[in-house]
Amino acid sequence: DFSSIYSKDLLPAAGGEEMTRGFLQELVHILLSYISKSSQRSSKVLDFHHPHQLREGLDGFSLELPDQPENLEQILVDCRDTLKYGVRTGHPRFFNQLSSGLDVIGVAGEWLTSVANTNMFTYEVSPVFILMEEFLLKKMQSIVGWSADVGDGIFCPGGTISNLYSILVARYHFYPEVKTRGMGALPRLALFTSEHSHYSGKKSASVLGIGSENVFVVKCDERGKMIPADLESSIVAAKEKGLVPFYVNATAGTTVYGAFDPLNAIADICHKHTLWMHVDAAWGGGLLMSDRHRMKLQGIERAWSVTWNPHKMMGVPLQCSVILIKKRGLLQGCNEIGATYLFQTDKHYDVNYDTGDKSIQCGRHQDVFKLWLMWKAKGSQGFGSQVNKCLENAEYLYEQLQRRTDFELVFKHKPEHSNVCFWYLPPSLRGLQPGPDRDMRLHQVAPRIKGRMMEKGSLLIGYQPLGDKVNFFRCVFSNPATQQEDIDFLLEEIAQFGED
Ligand code: ABU
Repeated sequence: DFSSIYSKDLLPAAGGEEMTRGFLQELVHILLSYISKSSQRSSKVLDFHHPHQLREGLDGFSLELPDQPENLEQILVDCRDTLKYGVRTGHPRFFNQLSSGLDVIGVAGEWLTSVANTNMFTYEVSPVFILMEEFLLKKMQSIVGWSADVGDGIFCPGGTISNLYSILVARYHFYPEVKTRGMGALPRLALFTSEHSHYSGKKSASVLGIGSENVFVVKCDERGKMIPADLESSIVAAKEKGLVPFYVNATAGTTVYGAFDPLNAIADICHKHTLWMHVDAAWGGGLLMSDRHRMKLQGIERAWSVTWNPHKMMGVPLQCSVILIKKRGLLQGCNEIGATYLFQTDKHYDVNYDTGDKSIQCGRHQDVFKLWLMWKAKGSQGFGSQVNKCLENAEYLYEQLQRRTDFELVFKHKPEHSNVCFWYLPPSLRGLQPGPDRDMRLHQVAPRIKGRMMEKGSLLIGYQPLGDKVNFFRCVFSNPATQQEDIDFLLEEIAQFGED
């Protein structure tokens, strides 16, 4: 019973050890029960409530912040309720996002970093984590295909920031004066990315003062892969308009279709026009761990920078994202400010290990540790098997969809990644001719099914429109807990939710 115990009674309070142990053990019970329920198919993926219901408070769960401390019994109830009203992204029937799963070693890693509560900016306060980062970056560079003695990189908060780094560093590589003189000293720059690429390209161009209008969107084929000839003609057209192309983003695993751009053809064009080639492998990078699938990223070794998010396909708890840069020294040169209160040059150890000035952040979390720990626990082969399993699930779903007449695939090709895109056709739409009327009605199907799905809470899958395609479902597999029975369940549930 913790009803008369408060946070002030816990360590470091004198004599607080027993209460601290009791409190943490109780918390472990709560987490263990959550982890165990998350893997049970009989439990719900979510217990949906509208924002106004959560804001107003539910069954004693209140978001209001008190002036007086609450006792630890209430704090434990708050922990339980926070999980109760959240979404079980580790549930085998959570198909909604590229990041999912609940890896126990990853959780252990996350706990440990909170206990260590240190900062990645200097070796002085993070000796072990800084060296782990060096080892992991080298390992990932060698998997990409770069030699271990070139290359650099940094862990950062998500794929968007990793992609932003790539543009920042590319611009500095061609125009180092931008660091001090700003964009006014530069010509009008142009960068290129495909119509299926992630929106972070435009966002970064806007944040970096390049301007989202100077991001040229290259056409894709029907499978969602960038068309190299269109890239080349876009580059030529931008030059003719007086812009200066400097950067091309190729995607290895697009967000919706899971498509892989033709990296070698894109690398040839970048070489010909002296452009920086970046590969956004935030989603597809995990496939490099699989002997069966890594050839889908052939040509990635020719990139100058690579984004790779272990928190997606490798199942590392959020967040865990890496930017790799082929040329050593660029990150430091680009971002270094040399604050002397932190990065003193006369320390008694090798200050090259004070890596914090390579970052655009100051404070930085030790995201590296959970990946390092999981890698130790699984080995490279364990990650490879995990990836293979997710792609087998995608293939199974694809085969089931091909067989059924109440579903239609968005594109006919076999999945390259674990994304499978499809429409559900309610009985009233099955005989309709393709055209605007059918499209208009089909567009409303996925959101309606999703609403019913969220109310019931038995599974979760995403939908979106894309280009000229009306709303369709995108199923993605990154959770090793998902089995074929969950895929059968997914199709049956959608068919039931979708009955007219
Ligand atoms: N940053 C891309 C993640 C999007 C998704 O999970 O669907």
